[in-house]
Amino acid sequence: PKVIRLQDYQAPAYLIDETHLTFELFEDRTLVHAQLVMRRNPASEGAALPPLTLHGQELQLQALALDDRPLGGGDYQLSDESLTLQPTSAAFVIDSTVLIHPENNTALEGLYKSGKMFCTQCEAEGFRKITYYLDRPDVMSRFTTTVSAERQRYPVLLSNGNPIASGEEEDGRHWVTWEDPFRKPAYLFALVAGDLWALEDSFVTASGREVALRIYVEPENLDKCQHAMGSLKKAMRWDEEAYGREYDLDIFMIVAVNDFNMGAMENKGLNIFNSSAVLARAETATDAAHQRVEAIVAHEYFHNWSGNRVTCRDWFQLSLKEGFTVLRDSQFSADMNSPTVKRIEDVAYLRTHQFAEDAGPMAHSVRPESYMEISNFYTLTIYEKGAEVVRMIQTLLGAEGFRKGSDLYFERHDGQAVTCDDFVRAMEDANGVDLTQFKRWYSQAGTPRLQVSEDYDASARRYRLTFRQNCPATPQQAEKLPFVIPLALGLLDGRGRELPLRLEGEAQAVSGTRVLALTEAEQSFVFVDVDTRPLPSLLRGFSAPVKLEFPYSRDQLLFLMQHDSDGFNRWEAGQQLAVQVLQELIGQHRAGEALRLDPRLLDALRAVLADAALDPAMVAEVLSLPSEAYLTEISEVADVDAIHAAREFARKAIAEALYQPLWQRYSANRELSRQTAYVAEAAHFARRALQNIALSYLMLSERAEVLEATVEQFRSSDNMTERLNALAVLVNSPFEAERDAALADFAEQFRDDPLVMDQWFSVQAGNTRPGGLERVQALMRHPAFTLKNPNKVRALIGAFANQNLVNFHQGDGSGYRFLADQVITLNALNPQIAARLLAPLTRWRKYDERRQALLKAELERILASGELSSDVYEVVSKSLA
Ligand code: B3K
Ligand code: ZN
Repeated sequence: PKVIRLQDYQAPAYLIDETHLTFELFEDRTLVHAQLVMRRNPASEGAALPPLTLHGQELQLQALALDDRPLGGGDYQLSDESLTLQPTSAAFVIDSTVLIHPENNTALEGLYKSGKMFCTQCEAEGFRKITYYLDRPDVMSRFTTTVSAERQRYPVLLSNGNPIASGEEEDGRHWVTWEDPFRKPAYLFALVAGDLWALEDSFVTASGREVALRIYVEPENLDKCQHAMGSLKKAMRWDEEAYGREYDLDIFMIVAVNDFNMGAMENKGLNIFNSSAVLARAETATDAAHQRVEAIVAHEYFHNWSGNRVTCRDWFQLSLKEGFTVLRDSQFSADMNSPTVKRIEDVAYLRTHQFAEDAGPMAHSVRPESYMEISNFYTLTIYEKGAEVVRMIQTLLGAEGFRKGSDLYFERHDGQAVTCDDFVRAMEDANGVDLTQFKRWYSQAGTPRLQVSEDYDASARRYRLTFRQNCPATPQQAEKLPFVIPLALGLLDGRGRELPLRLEGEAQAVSGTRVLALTEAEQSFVFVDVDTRPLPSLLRGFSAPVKLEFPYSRDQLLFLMQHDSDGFNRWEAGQQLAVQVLQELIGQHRAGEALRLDPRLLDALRAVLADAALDPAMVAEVLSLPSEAYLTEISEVADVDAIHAAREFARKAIAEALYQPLWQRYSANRELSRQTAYVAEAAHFARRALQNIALSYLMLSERAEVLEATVEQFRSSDNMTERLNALAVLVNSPFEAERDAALADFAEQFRDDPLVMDQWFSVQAGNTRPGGLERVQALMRHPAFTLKNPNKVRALIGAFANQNLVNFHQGDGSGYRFLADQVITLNALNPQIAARLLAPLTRWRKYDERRQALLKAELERILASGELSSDVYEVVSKSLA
């Protein structure tokens, strides 16, 4: 595969003003007629008309005409990826007819069938599998689309925009024409045909326009759409209030499909969703699933402005829309639920997974310089780190300044395809600031380390903080220049009160948190009038995506856990304490010593459990020990077995020492659950989170009363959150009879609900007891499992490789061999899923030499396995480089 580079970007030589499409859908083929009204790009150079090269893949060309003149074989050139012809005037019309086979499309890109329905996924480069086109985001066109299909099987025919005509044909077929008044790139095109039912509602925008809202699903799922509809309406209102953004069409549609490579897609006016990101009701979806639906519905909706009205010039700018939109959806979720808990979840996710990506062979900057396959760049770096970068701009400019910047960005660039530089320029211009150095966050990859040291001079009442930043080398980037790091901090006195902050040379002190902008490799700040030695609370709210290093003692961390005014940092102090304690246990395990848990961790958790005033969601977060994946990420060389043993030892010790308070909080909340009907709201999520984590600790005691309570919760709760937690607790317990009975019961009850069966697979894939690989292999033969459905692949194979580390990394390499086999099979079926699935193999540098060799051998085996997709080839070859 070829390498595509940002520096080679050239504006398109031709533009497409209008795109008129007609689809004739049949069971064994689809015909696509495209009429493209084109003209030369006035911005392109040179006197002579350049040749026109249209993208096209896997298309069978049936007919081609230029300005109504049929073209023959000598008039154009075809390759596997393109069609080239010579225009004879600066404005012209191209008509083409191609034959495609959506019924055989297992890659789920372009037009394909999911079960009985037709649907599309065009981002990033799927439209070229539908028709010959300039399939690049800076070519924006007005689309009309006619879909014709058999009426009986496909009563509903959808595309972007508004329906403008429909009619009947002979032989029981019918057609509908849609018109989208907004110019858009081809990646936002969508088509759906199927036997679908809709949940309907409406929304009145701030300026008083009524918008029809429809969520289309297969009939059996109509009772699972209310939560998504409620979320959509909240998101529409929120975007008006928080960003001044109003919806622009008369109709907004969401369609749920079962076979989908990712969460959802923001096609203009016709979002297509993985059913797992739409369907949710108490009986079948957990609290986490409800929150995910709310977040993804909002995310795709927010793209209507950050993505669709203002789109990307080229795919190197992907984070322009994704980073900004992730930030927007996280702000929305924070407002709908608990801001502190949302921040904790986001940071834990970023530090575990994005930091690992930044430290691995696929590390890339938020605006990458090159790629082989763009599908591989829908990454945690583009999305989550991209969101952190925009969040830092907000921290530096303040909420108001940021809003001025976003208003200017939308106003200035509405209807355009732009770059990350354009976004930053709008922020600069609206605020009169210079963000030149800040932009290194877009171009430099890797996670900066920030080392902090302190110096207190009691007699001079001066307190100095010194910051040293450096960023490790990443592929193609050996040296990095200093970043602008917004560092939010406070200083606490001996009683935990915030000290007023006055920097040397300042006239007045500021109380509470303040933000320092670090810009140098090494830099000091001196606070004056400091009467007692303070304890610093650093990087409040995780104000920058860096690895902070400050030599806190365990007692200081305990103090911060109790007194820090910043909720995020209180949690963070607890995590750091737990990390220190766990690392000590890991060391003891490696040295063959008896494990001894620092009792201070128990005291801290006991205090948190006893704190009735604390949000139960926060109690649950503090009780959650750093994951094995996070402990792996922060290790130089990760000892999988020692990490697992240490963490399990700590969990069991906590369960024993805190049995009484855990039991008390468990039973009180279980009682509440019994008495109240399920509600999908923050306070209830919080209560159930505490109830569930308490139960998973309690079971480690293996006491009969806990087993009884778990079985009771499994059998009689009215919602999936409690039921699935009870199932997971049983699955990881030594009580085999109860576990087998529960698994069988569950499968029997939910065998017709694929999303619930996904959870059944996941729970078993995550079972860390010995024999994990054999269990997963057996489950692959279960009738509900298929490699053709991405949700199933993720639920079983993905969960095993990413969440069951001790089984996946089994010393004989059998887990690696298994994963490589699946990647090789999937490479032919669905390259995007194959490339994602292989990520755990690429992290070989983290492990001991023996495992390194085993992991590399599997990567080599994949490389030698035959014809590789560009997706898999890029990831494997870069991992071995
Ligand atoms: N923009 C899509 C992602 C498309 C992925 C293509 N491989 C969903 C989203 O981020 O909202
Ligand atoms: Zn997105």
